[in-house]
Amino acid sequence: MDASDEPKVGEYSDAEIEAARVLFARPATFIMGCAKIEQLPTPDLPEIAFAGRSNVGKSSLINGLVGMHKLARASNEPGRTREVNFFDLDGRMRLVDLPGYGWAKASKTTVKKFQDLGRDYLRGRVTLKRVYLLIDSRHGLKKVDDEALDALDLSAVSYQIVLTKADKLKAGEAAKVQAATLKAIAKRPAAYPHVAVTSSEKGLGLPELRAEIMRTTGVVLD
Ligand SMILES: Nc1nc2c(ncn2[C@@H]2O[C@H](COP(=O)(O)OP(=O)(O)OP(=O)(O)O)[C@@H](O)[C@H]2O)c(=O)[nH]1
Ligand SMILES: [Mg+2]
Repeated sequence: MDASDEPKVGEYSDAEIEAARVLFARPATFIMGCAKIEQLPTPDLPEIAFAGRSNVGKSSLINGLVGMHKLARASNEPGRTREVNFFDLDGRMRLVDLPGYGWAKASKTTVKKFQDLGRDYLRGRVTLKRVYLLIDSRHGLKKVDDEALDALDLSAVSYQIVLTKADKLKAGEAAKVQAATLKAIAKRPAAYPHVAVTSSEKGLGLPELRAEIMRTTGVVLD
């Protein structure tokens, strides 16, 4: 293989997009929600986790990726996901929905409990291939997001930023936020140097994100 055959960051061949479409159309099921770190499933499959502020669209993105409306519970009420929820995709990988951070209205002890759980999961999971850190494309990176990125850099977990709800932006604005976000994370050691732009509602960016997840996990079709 010469250098021109190497996969390029943020670019996917038609074959990769098609293979990812087929994989994500296969059965996806809810495995379990864990409220305690001792309850996590045996780490025997590659995992991809979705993190970010409450209400940013983590559960909706999982639903969008697998093409099911109600696999993960999404809602307009911040703090919907309070456990670490595991979903199986075709017995080949797991998608992990994390509780959101930055949710001001909950009691401090409640927030701390489920955020500690998310952090413990992120730190210690040997099968975790990448974290997708979701950012609302209308708001960009906030202070709480920077804190989350600091924590990920410290624990040396590979992560990629995904901008969500791009359907709410005017044409051309998404590219600007994408460029600004990429610049802001340029010096972060564990950040993957590509920012994905998505809309779970419109399906925007989902074929590419599926292909990226397939590359990252190393899952192949048989
Ligand atoms: N317009 C638009 N709305 C979206 C999109 N994705 C999610 N939403 C809405 O945003 C709200 C929050 O979505 P969730 O997927 O529940 O967010 P979450 O990050 O899982 O939230 P928590 O579980 O509370 O941390 C819901 O009302 C969704 O319908 C999108 O791509 N476009
Ligand atoms: Mg959720």
